[in-house]
Amino acid sequence: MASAQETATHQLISVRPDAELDQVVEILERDGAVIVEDFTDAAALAGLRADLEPGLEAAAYSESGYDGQKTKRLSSLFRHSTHMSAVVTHPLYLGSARRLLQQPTHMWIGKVRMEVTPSIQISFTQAIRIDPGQGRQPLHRDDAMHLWRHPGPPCRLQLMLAITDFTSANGATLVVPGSHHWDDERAPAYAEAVPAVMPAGSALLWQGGVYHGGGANTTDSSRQSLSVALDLGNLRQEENQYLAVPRETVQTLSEEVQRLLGWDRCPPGLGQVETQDPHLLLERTQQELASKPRGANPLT
Ligand SMILES: O=C(O)CCC(=O)C(=O)O
Ligand SMILES: [Fe+2]
Repeated sequence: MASAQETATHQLISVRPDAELDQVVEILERDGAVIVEDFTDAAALAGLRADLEPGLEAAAYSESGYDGQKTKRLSSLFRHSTHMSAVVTHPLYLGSARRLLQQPTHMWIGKVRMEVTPSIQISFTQAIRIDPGQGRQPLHRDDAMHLWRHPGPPCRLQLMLAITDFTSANGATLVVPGSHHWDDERAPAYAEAVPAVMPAGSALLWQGGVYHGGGANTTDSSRQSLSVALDLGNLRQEENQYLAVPRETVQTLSEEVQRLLGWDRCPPGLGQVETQDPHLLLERTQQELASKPRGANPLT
């Protein structure tokens, strides 16, 4: 039987937004990447564009060659836009992340075999504007931030939402399909990469272990996008969401999104406050939590 690496396609497959989750997960496991057409509707896209534009305009160009000296980046997107929740909770993005990352595991507490499933969290949000004249970015794996080893189970599912059309001339993200199966000794080459060509409103999903990079913009207009990373909950967030998103903003979000921003405990007990679920801190004082009976955390 051919290995998943051998059967990975060298193209990027596109699916409709009402595709079956099973099908999307299967493509992501095999190819590491997939394009979801019409990921956002026109109103949400216009809202995101309007919310992010002033911050991107005011941002300085990156100083590093890696980030791109003709590239502007805007962080802390939950602080800048009320449209982020819909992006992150899109059933094909959040659903795929849960399926790929939340693999049950177990541990022994004495003679008790305890089954645990890790949480996931928003680790990174960034708007990216690649301006005319920007060259292509070195190919890299985004899960390198966690010093992740390959091959093996994934720790990240990333999203790139096209805010303008992505073309091979204006800097569409370059992706090496199937490269999440490679070991850590193999270096990527541009010849193996394909551009994620897609219209505004479509989104590229890719595993953190897939080699990719921003493309060169040889046109006279900017390529705009926003990126999100969902990571395993037992890893440190790449962008510190507790500091990046003001608590008053967090209070306005749904419980699901609050938990994804890290106001949550990753089983069996990471991220606790006063040994309690940190989400309780959005409703109660730390003093109230400290005087509450300890939760049913079997490790404490
Ligand atoms: O802008 C892009 O298309 C990719 C950017 C990227 O991969 C990064 O900065 O890590
Ligand atoms: Fe990247």
